[in-house]
Amino acid sequence: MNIVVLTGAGISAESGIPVFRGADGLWEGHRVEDVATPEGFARDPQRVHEFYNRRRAKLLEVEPNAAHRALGRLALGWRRGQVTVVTQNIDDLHERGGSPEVIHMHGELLKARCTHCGVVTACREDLSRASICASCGGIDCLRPHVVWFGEIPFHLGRIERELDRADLFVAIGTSGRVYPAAGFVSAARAAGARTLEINLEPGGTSPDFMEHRSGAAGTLVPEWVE
Ligand code: BJW
Ligand code: ZN
Repeated sequence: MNIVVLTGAGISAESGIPVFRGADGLWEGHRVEDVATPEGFARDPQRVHEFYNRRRAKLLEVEPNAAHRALGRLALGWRRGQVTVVTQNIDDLHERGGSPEVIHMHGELLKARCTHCGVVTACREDLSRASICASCGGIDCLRPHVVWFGEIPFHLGRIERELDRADLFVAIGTSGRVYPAAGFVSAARAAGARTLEINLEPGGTSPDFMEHRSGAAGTLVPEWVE
């Protein structure tokens, strides 16, 4: 049995990290084009650094919740490789919740990447325009190691292979508005997987979900795992 779990911002909401869309969402007060596109970064890198610096500082203050921990326990109950967690989130709460291997398709907030030499390094501090790359010595060349609109998400080949051999696909706390992640459910379904959605909102984000459970991830994910 191979299980692919896709998570979105909703799974970290109960840890105190705001989701993107909707009232009080992270995009409120920000234009997406300004803070989450390569063009926005080229226009005003300091604005983008400040957006991510605030989120990085917040991440260091919060803890994984019951949903992250339940997914950590799920992996323990199956053989290595049978449970694949693919997250759109850039936080490290799955890792801290005990998931042994997490595919971060939209990158990681606690890493920086050099736009000159491409080297990725750990980053728990603020980034700013005057940062220096420890690898190539370049100045003002570090950016958050995240995937903005118009950029190609990471690990897509590996994700496609996992979807192809999935027997069960579960999406947790994602609005299904951002591609290519929004298309994973149809790929899994086409490959013959059973598909389940867990989301605070009732209704379902795609007709390709065979089952929908509505409620908070912190309650429903442990129920599903146990
Ligand atoms: C709870 C809960 C609780 C709340 N319990 N639930 C096809 C059609 C049209 C457009 C495109 C297309 N293909 C590509 C595009 C363009 C674009 C795109 O999708 N645009 C759309 C807006 C239409 N996509 C891209 O540009 C992507 N790149 C790309 O496609 O490259 C081309 C290519 C691909 C493949 C092969 C070859 C070429 C890149 C997308 C990058 C997205 N980046 C961001 C920022 C990352 C860094 C950062 O964090 O700052 O990723 S945007 C943002 O959205 C972030 C998220 O990961 C992503 C998804 O958001 P998510 O997680 O779904 O959050 P919300 O807020 O939307 O929803 C939260 C949900 O939780 C809600 O449903 C709540 O109800 C629920 N919830 N509390 C359970 N307690
Ligand atoms: Zn460098």
